[in-house]
Amino acid sequence: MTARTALITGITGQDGSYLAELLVAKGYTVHGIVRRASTFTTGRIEHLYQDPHDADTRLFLHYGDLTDASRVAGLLERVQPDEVYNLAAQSHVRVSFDEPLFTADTTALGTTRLLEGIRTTGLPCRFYQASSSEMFGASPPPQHERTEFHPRSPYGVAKVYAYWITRNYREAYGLYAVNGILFNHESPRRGPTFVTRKVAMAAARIKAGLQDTLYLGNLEARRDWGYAAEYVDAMWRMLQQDEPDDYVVATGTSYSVQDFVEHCFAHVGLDWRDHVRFDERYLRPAEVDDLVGDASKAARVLGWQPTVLTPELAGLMTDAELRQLLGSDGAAVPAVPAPAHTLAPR
Ligand code: NAP
Ligand code: F7E
Repeated sequence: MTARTALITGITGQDGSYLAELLVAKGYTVHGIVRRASTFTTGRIEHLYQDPHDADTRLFLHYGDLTDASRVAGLLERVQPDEVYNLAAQSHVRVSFDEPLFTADTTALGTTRLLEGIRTTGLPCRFYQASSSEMFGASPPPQHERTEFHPRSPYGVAKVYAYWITRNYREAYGLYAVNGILFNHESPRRGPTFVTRKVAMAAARIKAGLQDTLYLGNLEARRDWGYAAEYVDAMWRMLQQDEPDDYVVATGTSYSVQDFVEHCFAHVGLDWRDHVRFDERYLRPAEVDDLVGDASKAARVLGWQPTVLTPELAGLMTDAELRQLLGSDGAAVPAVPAPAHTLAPR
C-alpha cells in the first residue's frame, strides 16, 4: 500500500471510473475533475464516493474543465498530485466531425493546459496522456509504437497533437510524461453511443421484447476490442517505470463490427439479420477501416497482458444489459428508459 496522490481528469467517464477503483484499491488518495452540469454525471463512480467529511475518505471531486487553464493550474497547485492521468476528452469520433473546434479545444489544447500547469507550478509529478489508436487511422495493421500516424477524423488529429505535445514536454523540459496508445476498450460502462454498447443494449432489449430493430452504419470496419477494466492497469504500470516512454495497449486480435453484432445476438439466441438495419446517418465522412495493435512492448516492459478477448467481451456486455433489464425472477422490467441512441442519432 502507498500514500501517493493521483489526479484524474475524465474521472466520470468509462476509463476514469475503472482507474479510480484501481488506484483507491492500491491505497492512493484520488482527486477527480468533474464538469459542472445541470444533472449529476457521477453515476459511474457513485459506488466509490464517500462523504468528504469522513476521516477515511480517499476520493475527492472538484469542479473543473480542461478548457479553463487557470482552474486547471489552480487544481494542480491545490492537489499536489504525484501522478496525473489525463483521460478527459471529447472522445466520440463521429461527433468530432460535427464539433471539430470543441474537440480540438478539449482533446488537444486541454492536454497543453495540463502540461503547462505542471511545468509552471514546478510539480515533480508524472503525467499520463490517453492517446488513441485513432492516431494510426489509415496506416495498415498491425500498428505499433513506430507506425506512422494518419488520423482520419478531427478527434484523431486532436489526439496526434496531444501525443506530440506530451512528447515535447518530456524532451524539452524533462517531464515524466508518457503516452498510452490504447486501442478500443469497452465494458458495461461504455458510453451508449459507441458501437459495442449500442449493440449489447439492443440485443438485450430485443431479447426482452422492448425493441425490435437496431440501426447501424458501417459493419465492415475492423477493431481490436479489449476490456477497459484491464486497460487501466496498463496506464498505472506506465507511470511506475524508471524512464518515461510510450506504449501500445491492445489485444492483437481483430473483429469486424458485424462479428461483434453476431456475437451479441447469438449470445441471447437471436439471429442478427432479423433485426439489424442500415442507416447512413451512422457513417463517417472518413472511416478507419482496420485497427490491430501490436502490444509486445507493453508485454515485455510493463508485464501487461490482456485476458478478455472480443467474443468474451461481447458476452459479458450483453449479460450486463440483460441483468439491468430482467428482475431476479427473470421477468422483464417494463419501465426501462429507451437507450440514448434512439433519442440522439449518433
Ligand atoms: P469517455 O467515457 O467519453 O469519458 C470522457 C471523460 O472526459 C468524461 O469524464 C467527460 O466528462 C470528460 N470531459 C469531456 N470534456 C471535458 C472537458 N472539456 N473538461 C473536463 N472533462 C471533460 O471516454 P473513455 O472511453 O473513458 O476514454 C478515456 C480517454 O481515453 C479519452 O481521452 C479517450 O479519448 C481516450 N481513449 C479511449 C479509448 C476507448 O476505446 N475507450 C481508446 C483510446 C483512447 P463528462 O462525464 O462530463 O462528459
Ligand atoms: O465505432 C462503426 C464505426 O464509435 C467503431 C473511441 O473510444 O475508439 C473509439 O472510437 C466502429 C466505427 O468507436 C455504428 O463507423 C457502425 O468504424 O464504437 P465507435 P471508434 O470510432 O473506434 C477509439 C480507439 C477512441 O480513441 C475513441 O475515443 O463502428 N459503426 N455503426 C458505428 N459506430 C457507432 N458509434 N454507432 C453506430 O451506429
